[in-house]
Amino acid sequence: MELRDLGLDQWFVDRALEQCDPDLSIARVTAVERGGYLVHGEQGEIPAELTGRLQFVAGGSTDLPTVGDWVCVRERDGGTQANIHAVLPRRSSLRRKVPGKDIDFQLIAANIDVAFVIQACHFDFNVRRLERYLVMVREGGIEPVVLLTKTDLVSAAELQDLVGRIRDAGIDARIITLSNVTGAGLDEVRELLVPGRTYCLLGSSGVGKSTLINRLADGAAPADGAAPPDAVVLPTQAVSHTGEGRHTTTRRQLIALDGGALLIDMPGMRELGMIGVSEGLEDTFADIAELATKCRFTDCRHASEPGCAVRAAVERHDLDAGRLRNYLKLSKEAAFHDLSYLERRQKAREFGRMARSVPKRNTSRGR
Ligand SMILES: Nc1nc2c(ncn2[C@@H]2O[C@H](COP(=O)(O)OP(=O)(O)OP(=O)(O)O)[C@@H](O)[C@H]2O)c(=O)[nH]1
Ligand SMILES: [Mg+2]
Ligand SMILES: [Zn+2]
Repeated sequence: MELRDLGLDQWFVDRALEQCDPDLSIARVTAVERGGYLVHGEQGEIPAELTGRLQFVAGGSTDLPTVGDWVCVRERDGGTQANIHAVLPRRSSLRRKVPGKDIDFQLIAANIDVAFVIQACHFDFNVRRLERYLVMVREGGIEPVVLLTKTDLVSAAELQDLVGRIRDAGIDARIITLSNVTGAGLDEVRELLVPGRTYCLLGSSGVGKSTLINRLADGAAPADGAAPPDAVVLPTQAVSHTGEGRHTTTRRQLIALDGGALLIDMPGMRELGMIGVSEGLEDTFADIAELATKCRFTDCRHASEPGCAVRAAVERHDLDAGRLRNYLKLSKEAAFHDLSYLERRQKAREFGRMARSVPKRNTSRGR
């Protein structure tokens, strides 16, 4: 496979000429897993690691390679391994802003042309979450396309209602509805795929991202479901009876389809720490979230603020006090959970300091 088939164009070649030693070669990062990279160069796909210097000069995590990046490498061990010396500038990137910070970003993928933002009609559908994905995609300079999967599990009327709710929210991105089971809508996705362009699949665990790539990869799958011998087969796994995914995909991986398009499979976004726990909470306590929209203050914590619609509902016995307590407790935990690793570490440190400054007395237990 030539680098051109992996999406290389003159712009990246020029950047490499500017920034890299002439004896280095260009490769694309095709997989990122904790602790390691795979890069695809002229010779094929090989494991790679960062040079100490690249690790040292990297100012933050966004300076380090991510899946989709073009990098300058030197092969070693007879071409079975590579060292990544430099990351070329990115034409687009998917980044998650670390909550509460202005400049801290977590990089998810780079050099993406189109992002498929995927939700399943069944269980997973949530317009608010869809909006968050779309904001992230657009901020990254990437064109979004919304895919609604598992249409085989809902009626035509229900499907129409879901699409209507997306439009009602003012979302004007293209929407494709599809079923990996019946194959409906897959041709519409295929028509969007252009050779040499890079697409990524974003969405919760279990919505069918890997299944879709498998379907697109093997074209006409035999009826018994057995894939042709050399087709891409990404592992997929049934969702639980509540529709919860199993976090089957654990690494970000770029796959070249026979037709020439490049697809990046992703773990469910919660795996990536992208979608906070609080969202799930809002889904579970939709009644409270709905009431909260009527509180006088947008940041009402439903404690003692005036004009609190949630507490008013409890007083009217429209809302169970225990349910509210549970919600408040869980949201406190979720707020902590949603913090970035760094923020959490800082909080833990502050807590440690506080704990140390409190005089120890009578801490013995179990006596
Ligand atoms: N009924 C139905 N089931 C589907 C469809 N697409 C995928 N599934 C099933 O949904 C389950 C989850 O699919 P995956 O492809 O593993 O989901 P994923 O988005 O890759 O999940 P993670 O890798 O965990 O992020 C599998 O059992 C699939 O067979 C669909 O269109 N209709
Ligand atoms: Mg998957
Ligand atoms: Zn309130």
